[in-house]
Amino acid sequence: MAKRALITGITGQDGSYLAEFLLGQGYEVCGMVRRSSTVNFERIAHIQDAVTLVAGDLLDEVSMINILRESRPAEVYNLAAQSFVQTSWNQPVLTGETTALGVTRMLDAIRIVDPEIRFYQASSSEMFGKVQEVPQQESTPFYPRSPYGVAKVYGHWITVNYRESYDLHASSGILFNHESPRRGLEFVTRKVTHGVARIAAGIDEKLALGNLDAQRDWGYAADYVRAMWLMLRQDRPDDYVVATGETHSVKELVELAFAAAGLNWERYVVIDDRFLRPAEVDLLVGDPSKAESTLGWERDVDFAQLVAMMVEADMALVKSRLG
Ligand code: NAP
Ligand code: G4F
Repeated sequence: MAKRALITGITGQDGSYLAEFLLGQGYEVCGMVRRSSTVNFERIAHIQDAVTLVAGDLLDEVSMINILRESRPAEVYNLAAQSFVQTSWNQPVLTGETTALGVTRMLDAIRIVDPEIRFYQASSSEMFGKVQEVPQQESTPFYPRSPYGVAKVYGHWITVNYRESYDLHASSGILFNHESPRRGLEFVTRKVTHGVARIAAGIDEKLALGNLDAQRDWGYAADYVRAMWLMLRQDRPDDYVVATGETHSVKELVELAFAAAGLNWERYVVIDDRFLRPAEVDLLVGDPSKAESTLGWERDVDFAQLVAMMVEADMALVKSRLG
């Protein structure tokens, strides 16, 4: 019989890649989607007939208990969250309810319905925030710099706590930034590659950005979802850093993306204070050696390939909308 997995956040970037990957592994895939007045299944439109969508919300524990009772998954991947750092200063309580307490609600639902379920928690390099060592690894102390980062620290530790308190197979993937042509338009990589495509098409004249000096360890989302699955293949649950081990500044991203379209970024980029953050995470670079040695995980796509892929996809998208 096919193994069944439940993905929360299936309509998001990672959820869509994970669903594709698990279908390829022969899984039956259930995706939890929250009610909205308009359908937003764009990222999973191509696999919608192959997955089962079930209604629920991380804010509502009963909905998750019912989903687990009805779907009986062997694995739960908790990818749903309020995931945009900037928004977390404007909506700190909602971010806490979803990104922090939502994890407890799901863990509790698992404990109540079927403690044999294997659980993956989408933790984040934002937990390292004001970094205490370089590169960051599993043992690096956390120092979050945003309500989002604080919420993720809670989600991480409640996962560890339920593992230790109730012997759940609950693992936490501390994933560094990962991007793709399906990345939300508000995140800097996609904002830049989509902006480049609009400028190249003559639609926009300028691209307004915030801090160009911030450095991130950027990888490809489709590579990173494999690591999530590998974590649940291990006999023992654990925490793993998933990263490329390289860091690049926003300025490097901008230079590369504009150059890919044959443009000089300095003619188009303007700095707008609205995109600066009350507290910044200046430098992230992860050490993925534990994931590589224990899980046998490795990435296929590097930073330059990622930026080229995203610019190409956005050029095609913008062109198709014009035509
Ligand atoms: P994303 O594209 O923003 O997707 C977030 C998903 O969460 C969407 O499907 C969204 O549904 C869902 N969601 C939000 N609030 C919900 C709620 N109350 N109940 C149920 N679903 C809800 O995020 P992503 O980039 O795929 O990231 C996936 C996870 O990994 C997130 O937890 C994120 O914080 C974490 N993470 C991401 C990165 C990264 O670089 N991408 C790095 C580390 C960790 P709607 O479509 O209805 O909005
Ligand atoms: O693309 P970002 O918004 O991603 P950020 O804040 O690093 O968070 C992402 O990665 C985390 C993993 O570390 C995830 F947990 C989280 O869910 C999310 O996926 O910003 C990246 C950097 C920041 O330093 C920001 O200040 O880019 C800088 N930046 C400069 N100008 C900008 C802009 N960011 C955005 N979004 N928009 C700008 O105009």
